[in-house]
Amino acid sequence: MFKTVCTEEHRHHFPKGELYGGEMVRPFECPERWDYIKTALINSNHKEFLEPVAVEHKHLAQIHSEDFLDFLQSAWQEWQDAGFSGEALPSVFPNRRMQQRRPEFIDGKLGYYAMAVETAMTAGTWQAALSSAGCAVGAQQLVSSGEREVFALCRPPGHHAASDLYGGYCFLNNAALAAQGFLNDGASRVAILDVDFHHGNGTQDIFYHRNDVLFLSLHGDPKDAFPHFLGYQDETGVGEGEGYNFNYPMPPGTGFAVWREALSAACDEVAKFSPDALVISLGVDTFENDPISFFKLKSDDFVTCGQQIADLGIPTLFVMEGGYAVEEIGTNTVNVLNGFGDYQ
Ligand code: Q9C
Ligand code: ZN
Repeated sequence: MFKTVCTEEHRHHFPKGELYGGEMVRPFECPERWDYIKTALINSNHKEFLEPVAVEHKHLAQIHSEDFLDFLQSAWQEWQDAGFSGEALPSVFPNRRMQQRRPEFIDGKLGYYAMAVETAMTAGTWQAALSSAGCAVGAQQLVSSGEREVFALCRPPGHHAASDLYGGYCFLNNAALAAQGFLNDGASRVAILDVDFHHGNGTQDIFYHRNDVLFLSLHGDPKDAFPHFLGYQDETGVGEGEGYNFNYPMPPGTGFAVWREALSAACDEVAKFSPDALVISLGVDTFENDPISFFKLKSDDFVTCGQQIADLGIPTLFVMEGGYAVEEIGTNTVNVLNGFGDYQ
């Protein structure tokens, strides 16, 4: 049975709007995602649920900049103080040939820290993001104490958040905080394998210069898919981190046969690295019916995916990322866990 770390606090983050296709729509990243996953866990007999831990500020500051953490905590208050009545969205950006200087006014700050505009902040966003990080770190601590496998049912997700960037539904990088937690608790090397449909730009960026955390990502080719400006195959790391970053971009329509080859190649690199712990950034937006993605995985394929990860034989933390086919998200997520644990 999988232990799951999760909390009702995720409900504090539920913006009414997402900017999509030139319209404000109901956000794809919504609280029911969590409900469907929790129900599927119970129905599949994974019934042990644990509360998150409080992540220490110094741990957050190992991954995120102090000014970014200050910004996330005060953004909603500053947005209200400015007299705006809608949800907090950025509208102007430090683009090419402009100053990369942090402005004072909240409109400027939002653009300074945003990597995309779909993600609104509301009154409870910071509380939810912090509790989501606490799920990942709490689950990491269980694995560090000897559990073979734990699931962090994080919401909001984290892999698009960099040290000082939010967006793509992400605020704090849950997987990165967990990887750093493993190192803090005595691991020498940690691998993060990101199987979400989207490139884990935030996680890549955080560890790009480091050789103690191997990062690998399978995703829609950035020339066709969000986040569009990172995730190419030739991004291999820099300095000490050279050779510790692997991207596997794939084209529209990619099905399980091709995706699985990339997973095998990534798993070979993980095995070569021989980490003390493995973090899976688990998005199931690779599913054929996902409304915003273009891979064609079927529900049964997720079982095989879990089995292939289990074959590595490394203590593993699964951290929830994306997946927007809400009614199937529970089945698809639990299929990965069941494949991993041979709990079918
Ligand atoms: N046309 C995660 O899965 N919008 N974030 C994409 C597609 C942003 C996804 C628009 C998607 C963010 C954690
Ligand atoms: Zn995604």
